[in-house]
Amino acid sequence: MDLGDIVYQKDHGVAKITINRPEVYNAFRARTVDEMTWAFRDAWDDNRIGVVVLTGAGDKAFCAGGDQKQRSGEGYDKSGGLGGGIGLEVETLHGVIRDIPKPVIAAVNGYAIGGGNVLQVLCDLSIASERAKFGQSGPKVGSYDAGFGTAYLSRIVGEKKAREIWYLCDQYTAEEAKEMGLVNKVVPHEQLQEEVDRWCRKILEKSPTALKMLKYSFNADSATIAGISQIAMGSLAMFYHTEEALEGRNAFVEKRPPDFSKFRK
Ligand code: S0N
Repeated sequence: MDLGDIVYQKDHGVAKITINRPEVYNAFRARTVDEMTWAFRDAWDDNRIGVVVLTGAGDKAFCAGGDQKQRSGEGYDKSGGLGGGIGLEVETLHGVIRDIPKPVIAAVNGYAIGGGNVLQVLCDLSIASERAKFGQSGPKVGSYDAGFGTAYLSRIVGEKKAREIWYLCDQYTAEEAKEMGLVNKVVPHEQLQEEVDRWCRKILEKSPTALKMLKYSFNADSATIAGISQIAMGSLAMFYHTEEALEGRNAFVEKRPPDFSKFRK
């Protein structure tokens, strides 16, 4: 595949996927999602690879979610395909992160916001730079990811905290994220890569079959969430056509606060 939105590297058993759109804080568009999915499948298929690392280019952001500048009343920028209504095949991407029979580590180097936070939530393990910031912003920009983004998040941080994260759209520091169980470890920014390498080496020493079966068993317990995701993405496709959803998207692009007051009915 011709890669433009990500950098994909393989080295000593580790596949590293770097979202490479730093000018938009590594927000993803349809092409970015397709390239990430392709890379995860390649790593899945390559017997030399035992662990996958997902990170973002630059030192500002891991990923700021869906690219709002590529979003319209028709959804994101891909028509047709498995993305169906919303124009982004995020469900497919979420599926490969969960299903690849190898541990996936998120190296959270900066903002993990919206769909970007959902990506790090879905990774098996997350190591964060002390500069990282976490949060959901869907209700601010007229959007939501109400499958793994809500139900699975609740399993990780608890129902009350998950509701707070989505309803308030606040941002949380790396230390706060660690406290609520959203990430495994926080390290000084310059030590992020070194720490991730250390965790990769430890994983690579372990039995791949044992790791695979453990991952499948963890997944089995939350497998029904995929159904919630399908319903949520289906409804999101319809929601994106509304004035209310567009108010959120337009406010972000126009750099003004959204006014949702007239939609409270
Ligand atoms: C990350 C934030 C907090 C950083 O703020 P800061 O430091 O003030 O920088 P900015 O000036 O705002 O940003 C720097 C440049 O990057 C651009 N940019 C940032 N994020 C995006 C983005 N998501 N799309 C497009 N461009 C982005 C800025 O525009 C700016 O560029 P210039 O200077 O040229 O204008 C802050 O940037 C922020 O809040 N970003 C938006 C985050 C966001 O709302 N993401 C989408 C969130 N959506 C959801 O939570 C809902 C649903 C969901 O998860 C989902 C489900 C399915 C499919 C897609 C999504 C999805 O994520 O949308």
